[in-house]
Amino acid sequence: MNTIPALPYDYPLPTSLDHLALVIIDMQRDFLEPGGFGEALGNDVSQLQAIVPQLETLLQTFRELDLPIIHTQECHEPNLSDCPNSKLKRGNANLRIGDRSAMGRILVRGEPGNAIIPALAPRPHEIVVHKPGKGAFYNTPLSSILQKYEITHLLITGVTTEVCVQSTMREANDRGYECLLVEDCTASYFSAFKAATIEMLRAQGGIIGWTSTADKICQKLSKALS
Ligand code: TIU
Repeated sequence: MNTIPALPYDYPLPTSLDHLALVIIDMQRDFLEPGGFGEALGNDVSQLQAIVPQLETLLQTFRELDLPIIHTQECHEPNLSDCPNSKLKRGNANLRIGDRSAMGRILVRGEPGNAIIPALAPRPHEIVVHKPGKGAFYNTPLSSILQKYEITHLLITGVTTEVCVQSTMREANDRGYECLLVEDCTASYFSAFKAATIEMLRAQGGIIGWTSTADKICQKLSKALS
């Protein structure tokens, strides 16, 4: 069987790589650049930039092999009708969801700060899922998209590791998807939370899934199709 070196053991690839998707969670200016939602919550946003080069390489490999790519964006409608009051109020921040920042209204669909960073901008045929929650399945078409394209295996990347990335991986695992978290393509504002998330997801024999790194994945995928 074709596998990717991973922990807690090698990750079995699907028989056809068309069933494997790269999922890039919320690589948005709102989380990675000053003035957005991440900074409004009191975080140092600069550390999230560190994963961009590896993620670009992984994205490029998927593009070269013409494999499925799914980007997500955490965002809300301009009238905030899809934002629960609890989320709106949480954080005690000076700037809240919907407020005007230097990058437009915070976490609102279509605003400059809500865009995916230019280095990872989706191409026209790539799937973009707008999500109002932390997990990418809640109140989104993601389940039907995965079923439509017969995707069974997900390589999960993006920010932040312990919030939207972990929520999405848990949601996907419960729905039967074989999930692998790409360790050097995910970042947190808190390094201890990233480390803990990696440990807990792959504990107990891969209770939620696997973890590996971009170089191991790219090497294997390039070979698998050569
Ligand atoms: N605050 C935080 O760490 N993350 C979020 O609010 N959203 C995502 O993780 N995308």
